[in-house]
Amino acid sequence: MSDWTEADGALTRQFKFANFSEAWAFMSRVALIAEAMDHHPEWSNVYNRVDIRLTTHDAGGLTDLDRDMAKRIDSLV
Ligand code: H2B
Repeated sequence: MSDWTEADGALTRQFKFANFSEAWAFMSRVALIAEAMDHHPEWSNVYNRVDIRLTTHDAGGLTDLDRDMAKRIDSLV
């Protein structure tokens, strides 16, 4: 989990890609994971950068769902 920063009840990580197309492809794959898990990231995208914040809204903070999702996202890159 070292590539993620834990603060304020959330995990955050910034991803950088070669271009927008690569970033979007990554986001598409994360979206499939999110739907499969019924757990969804807070995120933003600017060109080749994707900022992700993981927290469990239903619990009001960080849970194992977020840690699991972080691992699955890491496996994509
Ligand atoms: N995603 C995240 N990050 N936190 C949640 O609490 C959450 C979610 N709840 N995705 C899910 C959807 C819930 O709203 C649905 C009804 O299962």
